Amino acid sequence: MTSTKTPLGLWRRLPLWQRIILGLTLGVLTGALFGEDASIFKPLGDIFINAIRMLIVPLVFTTLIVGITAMRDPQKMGRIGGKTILLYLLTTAFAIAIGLLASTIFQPGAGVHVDLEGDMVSQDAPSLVQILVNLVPRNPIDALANGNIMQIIVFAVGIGIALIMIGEKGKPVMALFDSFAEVMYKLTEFVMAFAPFGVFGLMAHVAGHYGLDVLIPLAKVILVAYIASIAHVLIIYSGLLTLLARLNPIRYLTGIVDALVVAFSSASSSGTLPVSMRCAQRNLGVSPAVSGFVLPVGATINMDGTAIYQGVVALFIAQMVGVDLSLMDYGMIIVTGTLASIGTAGVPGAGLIMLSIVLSQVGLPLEAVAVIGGIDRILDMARTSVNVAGDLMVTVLVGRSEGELDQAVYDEKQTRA
Ligand code: DAS
Repeated sequence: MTSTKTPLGLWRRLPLWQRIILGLTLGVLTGALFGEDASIFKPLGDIFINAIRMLIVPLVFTTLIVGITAMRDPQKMGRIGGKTILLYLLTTAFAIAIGLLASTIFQPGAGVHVDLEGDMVSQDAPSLVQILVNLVPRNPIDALANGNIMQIIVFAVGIGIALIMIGEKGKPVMALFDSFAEVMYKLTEFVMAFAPFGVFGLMAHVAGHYGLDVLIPLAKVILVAYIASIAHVLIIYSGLLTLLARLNPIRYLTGIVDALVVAFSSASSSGTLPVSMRCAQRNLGVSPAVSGFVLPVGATINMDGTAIYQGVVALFIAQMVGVDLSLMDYGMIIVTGTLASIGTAGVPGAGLIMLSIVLSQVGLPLEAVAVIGGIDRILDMARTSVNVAGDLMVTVLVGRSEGELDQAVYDEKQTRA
């Protein structure tokens, strides 16, 4: 038994979320002290990102099938799907409004003069029909091999419902997926033990790469984006949990710390998915059935942080180039920003690519995207954290409304190692 007096003993006694926060803090300090040299630790972060991405497909696929067959009621699945989509759209609309409001109040672009050069090509917004058609996998093995999460969800939901319908004959397959899901939970635990070191490596590289000389000229837009993001989580998410479900928001916030730190350091909400699922089930008490469906859908289409970012940055650019936006322009930003956030992939930098949709819709120069590009990783860390926090908040609300939330687990203080 390791004595608690030794560093290893002390380390082992720390709850995982405290070890991860320690890794993040030491990473930032190392980057600030050693600058670009701190990138020597980046491989630790790359290994960690690869390891959590390795988990995504088998974890989502098995958890979803097990979850649906455990529910035994296809109608309930339909209800959960409807509530999930509705809540995701509602929170995204709030998010972009908060982004616009923050930039209107704080005027981050006023007085900023940057010469725009280069020619940016606008992205095309994915049409709703295109999104729906692409949901059905032509080749499910291809969807699994390429990690096409929405197609994997459709395939897994189909298998789950078919297994319920065939009854006795489906039992061997259900048993196989049951034990496979347990294997994936244990594998997630192994990978999470490495999280503090992976987060350290990621943050040492980011803190070392983004020196103050890069950040100061655009410090105001960074500040506004972070203020809007924090406000969205503390006001909208905490408010919805309190008003709609009478749940203590503090338990939600402390229960999602692991996922928030991994999202912040990796800037990838799909990469954070295994951690989000572990937080939802172990810390917040949401059943695998609900978390196994709501989280993968959220990691794909629910990007509240990205919606906030589109609102903040679009106004920042309008102020920077001296363009007065009309009420119609604000409306266009809300619509295209919501669509752009739904179409944003859960990988680093995806939101910057989708920003060109919003800018082109209101006639702002696409070259301005290059101005933001230099600090985008700093903005991406915040927006990805909000994306993940939003997915987890809706998972708790849907779980609670369907009687799939274990209140005792939700109310328990986070002390697990
Ligand atoms: N980094 C993306 C994510 O993982 C968000 C974005 O780029 O807007 O959610």
